[in-house]
Amino acid sequence: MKKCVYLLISLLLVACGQMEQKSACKVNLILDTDMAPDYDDVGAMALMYALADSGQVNVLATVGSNKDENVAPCIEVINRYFNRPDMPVGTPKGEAPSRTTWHQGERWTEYLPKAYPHKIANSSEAPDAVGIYRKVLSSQPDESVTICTTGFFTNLKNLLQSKPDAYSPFDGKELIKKKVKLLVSMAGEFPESVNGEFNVKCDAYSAYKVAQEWPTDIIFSGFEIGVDILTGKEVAKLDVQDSPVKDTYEMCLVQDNPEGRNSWDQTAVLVAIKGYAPYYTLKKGTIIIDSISGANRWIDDAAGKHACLVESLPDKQMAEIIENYMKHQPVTK
Ligand SMILES: [Ca+2]
Repeated sequence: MKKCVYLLISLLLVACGQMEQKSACKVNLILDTDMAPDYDDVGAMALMYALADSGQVNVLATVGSNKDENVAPCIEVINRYFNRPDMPVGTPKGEAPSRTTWHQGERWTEYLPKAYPHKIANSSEAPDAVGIYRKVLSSQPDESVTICTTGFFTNLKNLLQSKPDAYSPFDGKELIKKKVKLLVSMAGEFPESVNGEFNVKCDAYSAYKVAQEWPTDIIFSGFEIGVDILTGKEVAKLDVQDSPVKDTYEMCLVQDNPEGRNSWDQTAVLVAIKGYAPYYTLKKGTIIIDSISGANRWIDDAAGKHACLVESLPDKQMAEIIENYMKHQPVTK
């Protein structure tokens, strides 16, 4: 009998330990995304909410980094689809990249706000992304927040330059240093990009400033990491109704490649939430960004504050892992 009691107590302690570990490991995430022209951001948000619904991440806010009026409504449509109607959505208020045209015919960013409910009429109505960053960061425990960018560095540059306000007595750099644990960015190409990778060159100055001044470690998922991971084919054929994720992939894959779309953004979100292993290893160093062209190069340095991902698993295996998360369906809260 005594043995049984000891066994029961031991099992309970192990279970509690695992629960504590799970909750302690849960990532607090802010996603900074550009809705369009590419739609891997939609796949990345589906992956993020798959991991949120399985208790692996607390999504704190979703902000847009490009200027198009459909950005905020599109983000909200996806948040609502995954039963997060009150998730904060912000947009840049000053200068920001506005490239959203790409596909011929109807654009997915025009279709989603027409087809699905949303409260924010357009991006101009959404609050300033920097205000959202400052409000959310100041309310979180120290060194607890992971930021993941799958778009431009515009908001992060603005956050770095922000002044003390009603939310926090700290300026942007101090607030980031105090509250942010890690930045994971889909950006750059390694070991170098001569012409500038899209997320860097669209706002090269902001990318340059963040690379120079960001006070925490940064992990870069470069162009080469997601380019051969093709996903979305199964999402486009899902037997579900009224899914903005399915609709987007169904609309766009026909024009791009019916075999799937490159999965740049999903790799960054996956690493931000689950960590880089076993999918990748890290190469430490320093990224050097040209503030005008957005070209980048890399200097290996074991003591560097930057790291870039190096592939560990075959692209096909990564595609399977990512597509499975992208197929996630909303759960009722
Ligand atoms: Ca993107």
